[in-house]
Amino acid sequence: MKILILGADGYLGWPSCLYFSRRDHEVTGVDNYFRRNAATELDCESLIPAPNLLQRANIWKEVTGRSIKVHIGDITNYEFLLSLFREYNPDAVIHYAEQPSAPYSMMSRDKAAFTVQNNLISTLNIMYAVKEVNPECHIIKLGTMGEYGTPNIDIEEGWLEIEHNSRKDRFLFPRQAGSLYHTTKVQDTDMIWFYVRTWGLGVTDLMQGPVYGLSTEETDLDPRLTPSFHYDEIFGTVLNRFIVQAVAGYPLTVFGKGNQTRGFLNLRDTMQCVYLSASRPAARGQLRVFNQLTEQFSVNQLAEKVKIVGDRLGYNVVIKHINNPRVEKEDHYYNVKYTGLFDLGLKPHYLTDEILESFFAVTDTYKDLINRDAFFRGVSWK
Ligand code: USQ
Repeated sequence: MKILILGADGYLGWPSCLYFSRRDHEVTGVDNYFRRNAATELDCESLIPAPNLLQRANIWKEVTGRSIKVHIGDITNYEFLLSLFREYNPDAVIHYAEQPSAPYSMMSRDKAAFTVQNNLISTLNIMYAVKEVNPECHIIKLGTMGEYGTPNIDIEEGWLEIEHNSRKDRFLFPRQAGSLYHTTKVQDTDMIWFYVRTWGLGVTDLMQGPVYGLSTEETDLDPRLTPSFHYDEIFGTVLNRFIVQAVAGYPLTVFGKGNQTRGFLNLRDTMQCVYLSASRPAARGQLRVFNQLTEQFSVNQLAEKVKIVGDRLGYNVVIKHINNPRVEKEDHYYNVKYTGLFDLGLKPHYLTDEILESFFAVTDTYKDLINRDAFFRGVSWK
């Protein structure tokens, strides 16, 4: 398969390049280094300094003999994106190239505007490029579980059948996002669904929960292949932050009551989910939605797990509840359906004590690089 990976320098994008390349697919990775530059601007660099994308591709070649083509550029520039589609005519495109941080989108008007512009125009451009060059190209779009919010009913896998005045129809499951970033994902979904209905494109929308972990089988081949890994308040996800906080002897920052519940998955399982989706594409005219998670936890449950394993390893972990800088429900019902990817063959890596222990062990090797100032910036939703 010829595969175009947009956002190839990121936490998910880079390991995805390796995952597909190792399975004999022709991979082209594209990135504009937004996250690298934003992390420098905000002084919240990745824990592990990552070589740039061109250097990483060279390291991959040196380690495995396999090639990954790399382009540095901005896909909100339509001419640039179109030239890539014309050059490679991919069978599938994976769209990770969005501003991915909820706190970043809430920092200022300018960062909010950037998030809207980047996320919506990049998605729009992909729709147009696929239609113009090859409408058979399967679009795999990273959505987010945060599109659904925390409704007081079960969360179905993308769609909901509604009976109203004794008539029935099937609609996208109601969305009510909790940040501007998550709202742009809702808008993406609406736009994609419009073009699927109108142009008959084939799209898989992956509604992913927060991801944790810092390695995959491929990145384990050489430490220089490790993905970017953020633990700061802007770009770090909750469990990654808790592990680094525990290693640094910094109290785990539980926001508010900590009963907020989300669906989580291991970085290794994101690779499987994306690969399974690409291997069994959506049909033309289909918007296929998968809820991409393997387990549900509350923030308190995650903090407890990190404390139990961390204490056993001698870290003396302290849990601290701090005023929640976000506007979100802290006590709510949460029950998500997520069978689609399991039906395709997903073999989950659940959050066991062994997984946590190995996560602690790798993180500890980078202990001296932890920037404690990055843990809390107090980005407020209000
Ligand atoms: N939280 C804490 N303490 C922290 C950080 C987070 O209690 O130090 C809480 C948050 O308040 C929230 C939950 O943990 O209730 C998850 O927060 P998060 O920062 O791990 O995740 P979020 O901001 O929702 O975004 C992340 C990714 C985003 C992805 C999303 C999936 O950055 O790209 O779309 O996870 S989901 O959360 O399901 O929408």
